[in-house]
Amino acid sequence: MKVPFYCMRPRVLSGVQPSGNLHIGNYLGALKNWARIQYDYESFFCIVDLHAITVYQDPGELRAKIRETAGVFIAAGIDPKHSAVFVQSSVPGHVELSWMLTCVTPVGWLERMTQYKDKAAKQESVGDGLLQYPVLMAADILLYQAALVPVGEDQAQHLELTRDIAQRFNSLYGETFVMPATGLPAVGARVMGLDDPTRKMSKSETGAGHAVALLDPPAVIRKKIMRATTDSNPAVNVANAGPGVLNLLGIHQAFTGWGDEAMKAHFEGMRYGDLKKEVAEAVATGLEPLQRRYREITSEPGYLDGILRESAERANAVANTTVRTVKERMGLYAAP
Ligand code: ATP
Ligand code: LTN
Repeated sequence: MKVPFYCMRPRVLSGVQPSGNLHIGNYLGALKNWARIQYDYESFFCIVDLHAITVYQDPGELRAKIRETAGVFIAAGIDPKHSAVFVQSSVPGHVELSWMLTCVTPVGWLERMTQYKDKAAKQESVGDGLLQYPVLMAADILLYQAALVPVGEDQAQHLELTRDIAQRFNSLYGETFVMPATGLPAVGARVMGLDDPTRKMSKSETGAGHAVALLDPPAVIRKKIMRATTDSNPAVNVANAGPGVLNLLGIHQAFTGWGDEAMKAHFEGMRYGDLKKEVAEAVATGLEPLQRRYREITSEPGYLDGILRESAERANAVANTTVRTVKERMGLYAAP
């Protein structure tokens, strides 16, 4: 029996690039929220390998990181019995829809994207994929008619662009796409680098003290946090704290869930060495269940592959329906 539209749950979709070690920014900005909201939606969580290759990836490392990322999603609390956990390149509809959306997207919109400008500035020769990156992201989202896209703050501009592309398509070809809302977390939407708190913590930064990886052993977590950049004051003064101290307090708050008042009462006047010890403890303790679950998942032969295969089937079923509708709307040949 066909389920009436009003009985269907709205969809959520989000993604992470398998471009390095997932870090606490990815967890607090994205994964933790996904796990929290997944049951309120029909949920799709994607390992966006096609996005990762917009900058060169060693093929062997990429292959390993795709599996590792899938394992971390599940270890972070994504329930694969309920939510689809799949690899972008195993659903051809992402690339198909991406091309169709490219054809309604002005180049000027893409050249204005700050992530493009930042990444392009670091390359000698800029691949076209880097410019097209947000169109592929729009396709990821619109393919599933997602109502909500939970991401960190750095992706808010890409979400605005997604809505612009959807609106433009809808006005040219008739109402087709659901407008996706941006879901930012209340705390942890922008975790900064431990070595340089003026820059966002990022997977592709290779400095040893930059990020706490989700699979870092507790001793490494402690060492990285104890070395984090603070400022020239000796102790916490919440009203006048520099970006390094604010970042540490933010990380603590996101892991513990303490309110603003409790944070201030506890940390005001505390020496930086003690603050760092407490933050390190909160992070190491907070990640312990994730790390344990990751070890369990990866020691079960065939478990991850089974999930990726089944989830790709579910994702393909939804994706094919959208691609077919879009083809019809645009007048492309859709085989009867
Ligand atoms: P890369 O350096 O390869 O671009 P990244 O670390 O920025 O990677 P992404 O794969 O681009 O990570 O992002 C995955 C999710 O994590 C997105 O929702 C993004 O907004 C979120 N995210 C990434 N970095 C942070 C951060 N420092 N703080 C909060 N959220 C973040
Ligand atoms: N561009 C995103 C990753 C991403 C994504 C998506 C996020 C690709 N497709 C769809 C949400 C929805 C990033 O975090 N850099």
